[in-house]
Amino acid sequence: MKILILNGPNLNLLGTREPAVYGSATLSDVEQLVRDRAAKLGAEVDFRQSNHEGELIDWIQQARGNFDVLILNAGAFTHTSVALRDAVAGVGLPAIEVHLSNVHAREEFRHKSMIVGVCKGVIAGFGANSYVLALEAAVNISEASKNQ
Ligand code: CA2
Repeated sequence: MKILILNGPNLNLLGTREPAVYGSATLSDVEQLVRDRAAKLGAEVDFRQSNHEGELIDWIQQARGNFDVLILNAGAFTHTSVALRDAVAGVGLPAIEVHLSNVHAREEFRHKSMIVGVCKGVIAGFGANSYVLALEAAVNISEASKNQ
């Protein structure tokens, strides 16, 4: 089972600023946490970050046939990008939206996601553990689809 985890703009800065909002773990720490859990679940993980919308779209398009599930923290693009939504809708893979922070407890502009409507679901507010929860959901989705 292969899971693609994509991280959007500014998430490379994780752990360096705003620890009250995003926690003190770096993106590498998050990746390690996910890899440890993935090893126990027998899942293969590809973990990437880009500050560029087009690069994220390219990676989503290329995921078809190469991955079973997509996990996406599109960062601020979550709230703005019709293009990312179209890419997720078009790739034909189950997708899970993930956020470190509880976007619904923050500014109003973060309450709206362009992407969640084309995802299986969303996990938000559990810090780095949001990614582990999303990974577990991804493994469940993938196993359920194989048993059909
Ligand atoms: O909570 C999340 O995971 C977000 O996707 C993070 C985005 C934000 O725009 C979304 O509304 C919610 C921001 C990522 C930027 O992360 C930084 C981390 C440290 C320092 C600066 C930015």
